[in-house]
This record gives sequence, structure tokens and C-alpha cells, in this order.
Amino acid sequence: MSVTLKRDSLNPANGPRPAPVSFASLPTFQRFGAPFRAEVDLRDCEVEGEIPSDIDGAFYRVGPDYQYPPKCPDNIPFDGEGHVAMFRLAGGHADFKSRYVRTQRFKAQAAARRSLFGMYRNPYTDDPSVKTLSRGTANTHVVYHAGKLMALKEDSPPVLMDPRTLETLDDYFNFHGKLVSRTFTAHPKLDPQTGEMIAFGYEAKGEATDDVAVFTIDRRNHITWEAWIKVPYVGMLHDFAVTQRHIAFLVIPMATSVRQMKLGGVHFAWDSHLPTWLGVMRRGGDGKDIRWFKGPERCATHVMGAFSDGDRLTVDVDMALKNQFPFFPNAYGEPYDERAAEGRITRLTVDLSSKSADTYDMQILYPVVGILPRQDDRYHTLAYRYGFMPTMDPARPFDERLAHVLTQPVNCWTRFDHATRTTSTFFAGAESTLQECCFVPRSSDAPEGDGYLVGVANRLIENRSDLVVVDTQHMETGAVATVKLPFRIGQGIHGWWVSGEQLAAAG
Ligand code: V55
Ligand code: FE
Repeated sequence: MSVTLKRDSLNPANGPRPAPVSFASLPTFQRFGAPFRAEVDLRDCEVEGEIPSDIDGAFYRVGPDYQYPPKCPDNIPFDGEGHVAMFRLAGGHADFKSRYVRTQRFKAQAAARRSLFGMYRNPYTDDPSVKTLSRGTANTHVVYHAGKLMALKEDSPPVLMDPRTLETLDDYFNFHGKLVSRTFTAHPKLDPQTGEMIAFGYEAKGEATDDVAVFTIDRRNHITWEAWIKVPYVGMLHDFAVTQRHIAFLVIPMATSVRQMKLGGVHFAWDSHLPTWLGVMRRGGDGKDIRWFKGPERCATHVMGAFSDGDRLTVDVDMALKNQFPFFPNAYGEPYDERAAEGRITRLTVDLSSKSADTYDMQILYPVVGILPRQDDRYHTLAYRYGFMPTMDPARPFDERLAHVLTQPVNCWTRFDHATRTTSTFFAGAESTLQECCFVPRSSDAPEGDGYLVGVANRLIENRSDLVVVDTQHMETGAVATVKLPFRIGQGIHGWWVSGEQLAAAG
């Protein structure tokens, strides 16, 4: 059900002309925060080192990239339009392509030649002309399923893209009319044993509703199971955990604030008086069995891995004491606390055989500080050994010329081995920052964690971006290959690897 909009706002018959485009007066849009905006095709990028001959596939990543200066000048970085970049790696060569996702809002804004949507996830601030359009930016994750790329934002249904051309195929994919939820998570899981996708939508019946829909989607993108639950309060449900037996949600005090929205603010405020809840339900049930376990105020947004051993559920998250998003305000006016925002891999466990248990256990597994953990995605839902995460290491050198921009840069990727509780680290360089990494198996049947990490490094002094390829068995040795872009691309949020075999099968 794609929307088509053809109105040309430069035609005087359509009213006053929109103002010329300028980001100049917006401090957060300068230098490294400047939008990229360009849609690029670059065949055969310059490669330093050697892309291993066993790498054949495409790395996709998406992030917010402002199409026009924001309608509300204090809107936040998370509200830029989704812009997907693709690095196609094969035979030692690398081709680069980037495209904005043609969301309903992107098309409407392109026609109007200005921003029409207001603050982050706040429909009260929109131009009246966009009332019937999806607010989804598709700026958070790209996942490959059923031969298509799904570009995702947790406030709206998936947007489908062609994995080869990055052409937008459906700007509001509702699973052949079967998606009841108005929202769809940016973090669906793929069950490696069945090929099914497990996903959910929160605020599923509209802004700030406490309804959550959970579903399973088969290999052909048909919804085969659905259950509805209620959350104890409406907090951000960014990621979730799926094991072979269980589904778990972490409700964090990043609470929806309708009052703040009506005052023109963003969707969320950090309410330090609220507890954190872990809800656990059976996979495939009707959701009535969900049990809520209470914990103290904590922030955690991403799951590294999760598994069930009988009735014992384990969920590993990147957990911090307080708000980890400087642009989501603290509800009681407390200043943002950088130390309390430090995330560490924390293991949450619950024993479901205990009928009286009403809390979960928390154990910090490593002292390393970082965000955006990943795993070998072939181990989604299963017991797993290896995880990966961008980290900061104060012992690494730091380029003094960047001291006015950054305090502590995220310029390492760390591999975590849960069997030995040891880490090994790749360091990207003193003048660099690293975005999320994505694991690429050395071959489809390689042992867990054996392969490469790929992801984008920003070279802040040169104002350029690179794709770096790191061997997971030799993290400390440095990148085996660097794909050099002659420009800097926008900030990415999450990315996905699609093998050459999968691409060939996509038809
Ligand atoms: C995240 C990213 C988002 C969002 C909510 O944790 C959470 C990441 C890029 O948008 O809307
Ligand atoms: Fe995320």
C-alpha cells in the first residue's frame, strides 16, 4: 500500500515557496553532525589491505539523515530520515551504494521541499497536511527476511526495499493486510532453526497505549502466530529477547510522556522513580502466562544474546544505572549523568520454576564500557558463547585535536568470550570513532564467532568514513581490510549482513 505524492511545491499555484535549504543556524548539524543527504553509487571503492577471498555478501546499515532542516529546531538526531548504505563485498572488491528510504514522510517532504513532521515521535507537532501519513522514518535497523530488506523504526510498520537496488518496494508493509499492530520493533529476531522471524510492536494501539503485540512471521512473510500483552507502564521497548522457549521484554524507565508531547517535546522522558520490569512469556502461547519481574531503575536498550535452559532464562544486555540518551530529558530536571550512562554487559537471569520469584538477578559480566552489543546472529534464541560490542578504552591513545569535540571516543570493538570470560579488542585509531559492528561468519558452517566484524569507522580529522573488516580471531592485529570512502557518511544505528548465497536466492 504505497503512497504516491507528486505535488510540486515550487509551482506558485501551490502556495508560497518553501524557504531555501540551510542547516547553518543549527549547532548540532555542524561538522560531524552534518547530514550526508547524498545518494551515491560508487563502483570499486579504494581498498587498503585485502578483503579476504571468503567474504562474499553485502553489509547494509541505516541511520537517521536529515532530509531538510528540522521543522522544530531542537528536534533530536534520532528523527532524521532513514538512509541505507550498502557495501557489496566480493572477490576482494567493494561497491558502495546509498539510498534514502522512500517512506511516506520522505516523499511528502520531498514534494514540499521542507520538513513537515515535527518532534521525535510527536504527532502533535506535525503539519496538518500529513495527518494521514505514516510517521515512520525507517532509520533504525535493516534486516533481511523473505528475500527483502526491511527498514525499521519502532513506531511504524516495516518498509520493504530491494536488497540489490535499494529501491523502496512498499512504504507501509502490513504483512498482506494481517498486521494489526500499528508498530513493529526495529529488533526482530530470526530463529536459525525454523527460519522464522519473531517480532513485536509496542504502543501497538496508538501513541502511549500499553498494548504490545507479539508475532511470528514465516519464511514467506506471513504472520503465523500473534499474542497480545499489556506492559506495567509505557516505557521504551526497544529490543527484546527470544529463546527457543521464551520471549522476554525489558520495560525501562524511559517513559512515554503525553504531557511532554503536548508541550511540543519528544516522546520520552526518563522517570527515575520507576522500576525496571522484565516480562517473560512462553513462545507460541496466548500471552496470558506472562510474568513480570521487578528490578531497580536501570537503562538497557540492546540484547547481546539470550537463551533458556529448562525453566531458567538468561538475557544479556548493555545495562547502565540511568538514562543513556542525552537528548531524552530527565523527568525531574536532573542533569544528564555521563558516568551513570556507562553501559556494561549485564546478565539477567530468572528461574521460572520458582512460583514465588518476583525479581530477576543481575550480574555485570565485564568491566568494559560500551553500547550496541551484537552476537553471531546464527545463535539468536540459542545458548551462545561470543558477543561483540563497540567499546571505549581510556588506556588507548586519543588525538588531542579532537578534545574539543569528544571526551571519550568509542573507537574499539571488543569480542567477549563468555566461556572464558575474557575479551579481545580491535582499536580503530586515535582519530577515529567506530559505529556498530556486524558479524560475518567465515563460511556458512564456520564455528560460532569465527569470521569477521564489519562496520563503519569515521576518520574525524580527515572527515571521511571507512568500512573496516576485522578478523575475530585476530582482533588486536588491526583491520585486515579497509574500504575507503572519499567522503563521510551519516551516523549509522544498526546494520545487517546478507550473504552472496542469500542475495542470489532473492531472485
Ligand atoms: C534507538 C534508536 C532510535 C530510536 C529508539 O537505541 C532507540 C536506539 C534511531 O532511532 O527511535
Ligand atoms: Fe537498536
